[in-house]
Amino acid sequence: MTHLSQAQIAYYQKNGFIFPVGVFSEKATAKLRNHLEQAESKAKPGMKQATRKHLLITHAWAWDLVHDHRIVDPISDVLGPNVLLWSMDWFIKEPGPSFVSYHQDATYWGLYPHHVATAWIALSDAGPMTGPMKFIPESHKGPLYEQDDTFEGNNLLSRGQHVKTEVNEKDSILATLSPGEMSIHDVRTIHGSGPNTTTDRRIGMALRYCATNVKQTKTDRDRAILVAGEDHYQHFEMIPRPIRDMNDKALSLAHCHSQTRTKALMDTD
Ligand SMILES: O=C(O)CCC(=O)C(=O)O
Repeated sequence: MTHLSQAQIAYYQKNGFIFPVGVFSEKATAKLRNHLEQAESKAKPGMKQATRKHLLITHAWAWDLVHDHRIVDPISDVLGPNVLLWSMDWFIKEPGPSFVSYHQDATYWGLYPHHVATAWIALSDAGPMTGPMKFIPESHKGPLYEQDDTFEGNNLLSRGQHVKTEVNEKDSILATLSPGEMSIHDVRTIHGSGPNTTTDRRIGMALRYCATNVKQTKTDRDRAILVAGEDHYQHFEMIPRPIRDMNDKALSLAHCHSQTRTKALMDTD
């Protein structure tokens, strides 16, 4: 059974997030982590982040993964039957002081309407000491706040975005996950995370999904992958499955895609 229960769907709608949702076995999770770390080890100096970001364009395993029904079924439960994958982001917190400030994704992605949700999948332990995500319940029903760009050194967000409202830490829910489990959060939910005080890296694969009626408002040219149902709107250009890992065509598409996104959105993190 890969779908959410009615109670889980109701919890998500009320609170703006749900966890834990079991997705992968220990073995399957270890295999995925290995895929990622192999790609990282082959990346040219200074290119690790870009390599990770483009895996779904350059590597068939990543393109296939975003279609996996164990992820897509629960996502369809909250977004409806016609679903696109918009982005694959990685939140890798090495042991140390890195953190993620409280923010709302909807503020800067340009996607509208906000029928958008993130499947955040733990490829390592995301227990209480690793700096798991923290969600503010029901914040998805409130306003979309302006954000301050702080450019703090240890902030994993590209511009150190902080939501411009008082967030009471006591209201936050710590979304601890075991390897292979995921949380799902709404694009308007306020969330962040603290430092990783363990000795292993905390690896979060953040898959951003949206309903097919969603449009990119910041540029006419954006890309996605249809992962469920039908796309009657065709607001996005489709990313093809790479014929061979790291083939020239895929690499050139990854380069072009990166330029479009950077220009239109600055950075999506
Ligand atoms: O992994 C984290 O700690 C934060 C993730 C996040 O901000 C996101 O997935 O939108």
